[in-house]
Amino acid sequence: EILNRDLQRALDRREFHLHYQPQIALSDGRVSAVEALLRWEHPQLGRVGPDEFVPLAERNGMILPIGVWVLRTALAQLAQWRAALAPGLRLAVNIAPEQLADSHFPHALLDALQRHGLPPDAVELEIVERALLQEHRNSELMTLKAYGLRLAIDDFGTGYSSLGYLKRFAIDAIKIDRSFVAGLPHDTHDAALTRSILAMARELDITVIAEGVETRAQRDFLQAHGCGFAQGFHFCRPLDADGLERWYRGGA
Ligand code: G
Ligand code: G
Ligand code: MN
Ligand code: NA
Repeated sequence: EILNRDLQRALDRREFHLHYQPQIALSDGRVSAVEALLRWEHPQLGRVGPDEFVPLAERNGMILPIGVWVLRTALAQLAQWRAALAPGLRLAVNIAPEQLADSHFPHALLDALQRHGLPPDAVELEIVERALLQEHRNSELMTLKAYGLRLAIDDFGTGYSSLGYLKRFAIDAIKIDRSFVAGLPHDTHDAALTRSILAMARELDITVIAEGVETRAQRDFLQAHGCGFAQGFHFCRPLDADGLERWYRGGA
């Protein structure tokens, strides 16, 4: 069982790590961005996945300092990669709803961008739908959007969809949830949903990233229906920074 206390100590004891998973442009196969994914190496339990500890960290408030650590670490890594590996590379980073309610969050983010000389549009904030439906979180998001940060809706279609927010926040990208990608190309329901999302996004000039792409057939379906970007085991698993760099040099 994971204890609040363990989570509080984990930051000080440097038990958190980031993995990175590339997002691929389907038109030419180039790496457009990497998504930072949090990992915890627990001293007794071994590797604990974010699905297990992020909800706890959201309840006990630890998600705020952990989120700042994620931003600082990932932006430092991005700056290094843009200098040495891929000048136009972007970073996608998961932001919990609680972070958006924190008035210090925009400052911490803009500060980290400035420290590394990164332009705001080098970073795409991945937020889930429920984070957009709570009024008190809106002003921080509007502030960041005004500075030029990109906003993506994560797990699109699985939350409390309210298409009004696509316009209200001038959303840049939506990520088709991997539960819809899983049934492609044969499941008629998943195929219809995916085509509909792609058609809507095209009309609204919103970028689409498909997640959880595991097969060539899924990739071909997505490409044939105009999906711009994809992410998943078919291209690359989440890797630590060294692994991602080796993969990039070898495969890009
Ligand atoms: O990659 P993985 O299966 O471990 O991710 C599981 C879930 O944890 C995903 O929904 C992802 O959005 C979330 N997650 C991963 N990294 C972070 C992070 O740094 N912050 C937050 N808030 N959530 C994260
Ligand atoms: O919710 P979010 O999109 O942030 O979740 C990312 C999660 O998806 C991570 O846990 C990551 O490890 C996982 N993931 C990445 N690629 C694939 C894939 O191709 N298949 C499956 N099943 N999971 C994937
Ligand atoms: Mn995500
Ligand atoms: Na997702």
